[in-house]
Amino acid sequence: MTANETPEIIMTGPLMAYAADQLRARFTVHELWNAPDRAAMLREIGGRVRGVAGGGAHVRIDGALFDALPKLEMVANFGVGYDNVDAAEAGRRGIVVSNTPDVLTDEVADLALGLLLATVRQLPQVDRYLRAGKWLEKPYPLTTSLRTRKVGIVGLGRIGKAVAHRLEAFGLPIAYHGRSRQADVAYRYYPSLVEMAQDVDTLISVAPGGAATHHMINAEVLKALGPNGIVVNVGRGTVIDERALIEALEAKTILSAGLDVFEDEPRVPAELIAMDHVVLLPHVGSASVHTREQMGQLLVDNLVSWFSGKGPLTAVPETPWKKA
Ligand code: NAP
Ligand code: 8YV
Repeated sequence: MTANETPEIIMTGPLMAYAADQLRARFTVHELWNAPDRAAMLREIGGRVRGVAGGGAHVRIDGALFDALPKLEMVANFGVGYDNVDAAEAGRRGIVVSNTPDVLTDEVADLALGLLLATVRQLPQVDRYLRAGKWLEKPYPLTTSLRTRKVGIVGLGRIGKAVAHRLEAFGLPIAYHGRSRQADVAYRYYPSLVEMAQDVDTLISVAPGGAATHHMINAEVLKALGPNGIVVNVGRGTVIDERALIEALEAKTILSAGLDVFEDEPRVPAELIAMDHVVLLPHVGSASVHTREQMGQLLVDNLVSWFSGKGPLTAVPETPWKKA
């Protein structure tokens, strides 16, 4: 990249300064989400744009955007999950998509265990109890326990395995559901999610979003989980049928839920907010300075590598990269 060949890219949503400043130093950056008239911005600069730095739900990165960017070569997504990007369509058009795997795995797995413990032992509720001065009146009621639980992981990928590793240290039996059995793990595999839900009492979902997983955890699965059932979701909100979950929680046909992700973020259903027997987090799985900087760096490194002619570092499977 020489000064007079500086590639032009767009940012579809705000990125932390750590990453945005590096992008501005290396590329001509257009802030699409900040434009008063996005269509006008795309008409003006779209023909020159070769890269997209994407993230969050601000602008969906799909065929409509690709139409406006005829010279687009690469989309670098901020996040390992890329259900905000139509990667299959990108692949058809020869556009490479990268994501940010591995650098956030341990952080999200830590959060999943924290959320599980918070849900089982009611930690936010206990904290609220003390602050309200109720301990002066009587001790907090006894809670359910992690000790007797059997856990089923939905989506035993990078993060799912890191969650399982932590659960092993907690001494809990582990099963998993995914599209296929994994040869390198000893946990029990269930091809049927309903059958796994029947045999466990705790579901932890770390599955990606998108059409293939939409509402996988539905009323039938929740019924199978039963009245002692706890659902933890750190994957994507769309994996759970949120209406069915609310109904199950209201009817107490499951015990509780710990949710870091929701179907229509940042909007969370009023019914969930009103419930005292759930723990709700605003999608903070990877949200530490340390890990977000690592994600930002990987996004920057992907774009720099691409525009230096070295290909992407972490291309998604829909757009595999083979050097010509
Ligand atoms: P990964 O390594 O690709 O793992 C995803 C797992 O999901 C795979 O084991 C896959 O197993 C399973 N899966 C995929 N499609 C499925 C389907 N249709 N039915 C059942 N299982 C399916 O990804 P990762 O790095 O672990 O990340 C997982 C997800 O976590 C991301 O996609 C993202 O949505 C979410 N995430 C959330 C946060 C947060 O802040 N809460 C942070 C990071 C990531 P099979 O191939 O065997 O089906
Ligand atoms: C981010 C995530 O919060 O990596 C993912 O898939 O969900 C989180 O790490 C998100 O991508 C930021 O928009």
